[in-house]
Amino acid sequence: MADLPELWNKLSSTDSQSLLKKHCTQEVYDKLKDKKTSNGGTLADCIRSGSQNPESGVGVYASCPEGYTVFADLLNPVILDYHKISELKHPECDFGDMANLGFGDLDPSGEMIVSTRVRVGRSHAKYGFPPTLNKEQRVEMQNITKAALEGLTGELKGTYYPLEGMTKETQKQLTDDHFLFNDSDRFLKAAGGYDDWPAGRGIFFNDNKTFLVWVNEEDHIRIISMQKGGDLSAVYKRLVAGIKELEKKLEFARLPQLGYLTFCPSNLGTTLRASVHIKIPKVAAMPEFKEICDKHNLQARGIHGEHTESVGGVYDISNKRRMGLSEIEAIQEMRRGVEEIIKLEKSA
Ligand code: ADP
Ligand code: DAR
Repeated sequence: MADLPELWNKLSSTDSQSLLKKHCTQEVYDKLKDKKTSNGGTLADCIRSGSQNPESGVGVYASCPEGYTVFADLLNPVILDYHKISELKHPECDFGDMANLGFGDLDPSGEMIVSTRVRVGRSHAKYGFPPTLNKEQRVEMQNITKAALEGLTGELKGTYYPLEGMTKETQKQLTDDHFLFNDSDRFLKAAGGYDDWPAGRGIFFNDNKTFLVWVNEEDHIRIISMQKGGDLSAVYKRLVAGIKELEKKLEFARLPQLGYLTFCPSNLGTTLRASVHIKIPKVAAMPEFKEICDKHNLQARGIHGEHTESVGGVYDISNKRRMGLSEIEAIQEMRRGVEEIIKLEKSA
């Protein structure tokens, strides 16, 4: 709690467009400042990143799963605002009918979509989030996840590579190839996401790197399916198969009203982000590019991850909403938005 007054003074005195700034009013601050979760989570743990980084978009993280209850007076309005929902309600998990998805390859000609990726986040039911974790717990979670991954077969079969002992060259190559995460996100760093780095961190992937699992990056687990080109159907089906195999062995944190729990409230619910790296130099140059994305509930990112720049007119376009809709609804929302952007680029 020591640094909370400093964090509050900094947040109060700096201009920011973050959801933290918008919703952490004096009244909310006064109500929550002395609260603590059974994991030792504090309001400072929740607001540290956004207070220290005024340029944050969201700015707030949950100290631990219980933080979504203890600090609900701050987190709930942030959740409703980010996911554009009017009540804290999330549907049962519904991946849709794999035999009848209603979409396939979004760019059969291969002219525009460089690659397609769909990911979800999962949290082990009995562990905290970065600010309330210690090194032993991070390593315990790594071992639990690794054991589950080693049981995967067929196309999903692969190998787990701990970051501890991985050469810098290998890390750089995997990161440059968009497969691996690094410790360069200043927002996540401020939130405690890299504490004890690189202990407990690692990556699993199958032989052709189309099915990957990140361990203890921002979330306890990120389950990822990706491949070159625009075949969203193949990528999604592989992801769902991987999720279903892993949920046979692991217990994931989930609340009826919030869906699957994640460190950042922007990832709650389905936790699903479906993205294409797509060449859209004309649409991206339009003054109304942001408006087009907002209209379709899309988010544009650079190609090396959040808070990075596009390169050569290639953007990471993905669904923005993850909660208050089902998995199949989220991926259909992305699919419709990407199809609209492709139409606009071709007609520009
Ligand atoms: P997330 O929150 O889904 O992990 P980030 O924006 O942090 O997404 O990106 C994580 C990594 O995934 C980055 O290296 C990024 O380049 C890569 N990535 C995201 N979408 C795609 C895609 N469609 N094709 C290839 N790589 C991608
Ligand atoms: N960087 C923080 C988090 C935004 C959502 N992205 C996550 N969780 N990776 C921000 O407030 O901008």
